[in-house]
Amino acid sequence: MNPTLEPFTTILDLDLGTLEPQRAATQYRYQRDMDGFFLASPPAPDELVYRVIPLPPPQKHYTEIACSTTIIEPGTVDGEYHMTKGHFHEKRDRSEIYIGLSGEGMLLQATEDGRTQVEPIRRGTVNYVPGGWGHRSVNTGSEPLVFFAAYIGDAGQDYATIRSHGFPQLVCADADGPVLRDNPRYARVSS
Ligand code: PAN
Ligand code: ZN
Repeated sequence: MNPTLEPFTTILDLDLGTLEPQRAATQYRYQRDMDGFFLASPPAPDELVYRVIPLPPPQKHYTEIACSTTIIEPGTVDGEYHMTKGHFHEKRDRSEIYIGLSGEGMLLQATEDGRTQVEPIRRGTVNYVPGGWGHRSVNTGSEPLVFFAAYIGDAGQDYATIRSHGFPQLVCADADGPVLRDNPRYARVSS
């Protein structure tokens, strides 16, 4: 094989999740970008919910590994903790790992036929998200939730399925902390 890519190194700040050098623009997700993902209509359109700093490979190809840092701000929307939109991979069988850096949260995972699994995210967790599992991360703490992700380069993100079918569970703030509730709007993707 005659490689076309040169090796490269990036410095990941293990607390903040920032990347140096930053090779691609930060993607910001405000409440206004999240319509249809929270159960309630987001009331503060200009409030930042999370941001993603990508570390892209040059090609979106299965021979390469795409990475990113995600930083979810603490907060709630009508009692639901701040979270990512969540997605299945467009190429459903593509897997991913998340490495927790700081803060406290949950990784919700669900299959198209409605099986669910909830895993913790905090400094040092390494979550393996197998192909076929939709995934959404939720900040249940009072500090930003920061994690690093690495996934197969051509995975792609399918948001439309999650937007129309929802996730089986919601993570809501209760007096004693986070509670999982059934999502009244959830509809299985397949049986
Ligand atoms: C992650 C996510 C990131 C943001 O890198 O893309 O945490 O979440 P949403 O993509 O759901 O907005 C990942 O799972 N990539 O495949
Ligand atoms: Zn993913």
